[in-house]
Amino acid sequence: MRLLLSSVLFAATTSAFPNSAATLRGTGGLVVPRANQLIPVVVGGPQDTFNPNSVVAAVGDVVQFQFSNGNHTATQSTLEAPCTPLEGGMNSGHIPFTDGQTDVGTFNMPVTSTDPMFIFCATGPHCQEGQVMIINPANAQQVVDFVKAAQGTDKSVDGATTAGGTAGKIGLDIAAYVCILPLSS
Ligand SMILES: *[C@@H]1O[C@H](CO)[C@@H](O)[C@H](O)[C@H]1NC(C)=O
Ligand SMILES: [Cu+2]
Repeated sequence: MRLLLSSVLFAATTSAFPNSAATLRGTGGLVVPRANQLIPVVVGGPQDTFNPNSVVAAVGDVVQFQFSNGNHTATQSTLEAPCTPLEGGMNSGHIPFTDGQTDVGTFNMPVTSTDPMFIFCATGPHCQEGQVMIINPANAQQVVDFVKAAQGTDKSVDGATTAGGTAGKIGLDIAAYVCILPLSS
């Protein structure tokens, strides 16, 4: 508790520094810049999910969506309309991965705000199946609420244009996941 309180006080005092408070971390009273991070999120795979479905990111970090098996999107929405694109929001567009591919489609999204950012997959019924995530959720309950709200919608709306990031490719060998063949049915 005492440690927690002192770190809260510390956070409150760092805003006097020119760098944003979100990029600073306390280490025994010293202020050191926190290096920007590349935060991988796996999209799709044998299950239609974002993994993890909740991440904490600072301004300057880059969230790297890595597209696994299937054909998925990472599209920004809102808590109120979980499976509908936010006008002017981030949208990767559909990025497929088929078995045998040795590279992985990515979408690198620079983080420009620490406000909660709501994201869904616009492919087929994936959003209604709960394929959603939040960057910087207010709390864990908000993630649960968002998943349930998505599951309560009738259908998804596809994003019109790609925005808010850069598409690319990385080798499967350095991806955040091991490619698992879908279970035969
Ligand atoms: C991915 O899904 C979109 C939307 O349903 C479709 O237009 C596109 O052709 C699909 N791509 C592949 C490779 O299946
Ligand atoms: Cu999907």
